[in-house]
Amino acid sequence: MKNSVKVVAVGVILVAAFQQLGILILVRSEGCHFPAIFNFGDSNSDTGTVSAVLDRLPLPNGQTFFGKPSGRYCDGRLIIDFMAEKLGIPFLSAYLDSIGANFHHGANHAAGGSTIQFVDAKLYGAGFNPLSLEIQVSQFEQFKNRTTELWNQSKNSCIRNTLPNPEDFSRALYTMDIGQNDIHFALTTMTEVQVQASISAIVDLFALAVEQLYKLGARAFWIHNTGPIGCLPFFVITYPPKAGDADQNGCIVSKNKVAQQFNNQLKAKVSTLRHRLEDATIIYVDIYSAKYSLISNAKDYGFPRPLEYCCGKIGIVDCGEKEIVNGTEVYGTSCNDPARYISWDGIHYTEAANKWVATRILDGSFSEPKVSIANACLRPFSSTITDLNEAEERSSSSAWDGNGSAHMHHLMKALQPTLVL
Ligand SMILES: *[C@@H]1O[C@H](CO)[C@@H](O)[C@H](O)[C@H]1NC(C)=O
Ligand SMILES: *[C@@H]1O[C@H](CO)[C@@H](O)[C@H](O)[C@H]1NC(C)=O
Ligand SMILES: *[C@@H]1O[C@H](CO)[C@@H](O)[C@H](O)[C@H]1NC(C)=O
Ligand SMILES: CC(=O)N[C@H]1CO[C@H](CO)[C@@H](O)[C@@H]1O
Repeated sequence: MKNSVKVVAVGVILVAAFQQLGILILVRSEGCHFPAIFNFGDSNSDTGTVSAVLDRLPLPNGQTFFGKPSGRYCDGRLIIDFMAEKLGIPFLSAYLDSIGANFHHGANHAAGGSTIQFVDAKLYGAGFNPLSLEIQVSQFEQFKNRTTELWNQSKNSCIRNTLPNPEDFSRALYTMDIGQNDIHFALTTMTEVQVQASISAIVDLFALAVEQLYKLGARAFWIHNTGPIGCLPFFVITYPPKAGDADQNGCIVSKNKVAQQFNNQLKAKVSTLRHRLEDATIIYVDIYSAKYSLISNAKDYGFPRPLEYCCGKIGIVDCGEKEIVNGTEVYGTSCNDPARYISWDGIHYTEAANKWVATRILDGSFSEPKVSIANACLRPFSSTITDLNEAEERSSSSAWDGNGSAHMHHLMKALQPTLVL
């Protein structure tokens, strides 16, 4: 059976919801079979954009899994990679990478240092990336138009095998993980009152991007909120918490609060979007809680020093780079055991930590509604989250066991060596 037929089959389909009668007919099936992933975000999910556009990221980035630099700010795989593995899709090529890229199963528009908000001179000067969310979405529109034209013109399977099937755009999973840099910028340039006032406009822009993707045919969304920024070694070291502003883990409470305010507004906005875009499935994933839970229980999971990091030296030399410090050349080396660190370079997580988080979020435990990534096309025929949660619970005991094999931060060095997002 072709994917095109299967895509309508989901872990549980709510075939019909006679809400007035309170009857739900559920049909068990075998997952959404997403043929492609289109991703939007920052360095948390950049799989090669900034590396292709500017300088290639050096080793030891990539050493653990790829054995060479892979365009990821990490020693190995990112959460987006574990998502692809889980869905049985190859790792995503960066849309802007012109070498060996293959877009048959999707494209990655995420870029290290990207923000939700438009990048003006101030943000650019602070080292953020012009490839903001709006630009990523317009890249996607161009990508969709041009690959569709090329597909139509070319009957050659060699060419078609590198392009998405035009039919797949409406069946693909659209994933988003962005906002951390907006918060980073706010926290480092604004007063607390200004920071709080800035959030709602940013969340509105995020919603506009989702609506734009919807207009372009997207129907299944998997949206990550933002992590506990006050636990990043970069912040803890650069802006040590004042007395009373550290939690039991040593994270900066006031900075985490801003992330939580952003997340609360994002969650409320996603809920509004679900009502506006009725035939879309929009999953909100609480990355914050997953990451915070890892940091809080780090020792139990084999990460003895949760606020330390493995590679480079914050404020002195970035991971894999060389600097002359007081007349001596210093190299941003890696620790010997990255698997025992949560933080790779002070901002980005290690592969080990990404894997831990991915394992927890992909089964839907941290999602609203609670559906696993493989079932993220479940259509909310019945408009309440509760019904979807129940549906997922009923299906989890069924035979669907996944189809994948086992199972996304940095600033452009070229722009601002001291800010590493
Ligand atoms: C894509 O194609 C649509 C429909 O033909 C057109 O309206 C739109 O302007 C195109 N967008 C881009 C970015 O090429
Ligand atoms: C591609 O071909 C399909 C089917 O023939 C057609 O509906 C569509 O308009 C074409 N699109 C472009 C951009 O040529
Ligand atoms: C460089 O030298 C200055 C002055 O002696 C000192 O304060 C600073 O800590 C040194 N930097 C490093 C990275 O050793
Ligand atoms: C990666 C993977 O296991 N893909 C499988 C998904 O399911 C279809 C049909 O069940 C298989 O043909 C694929 O090989």
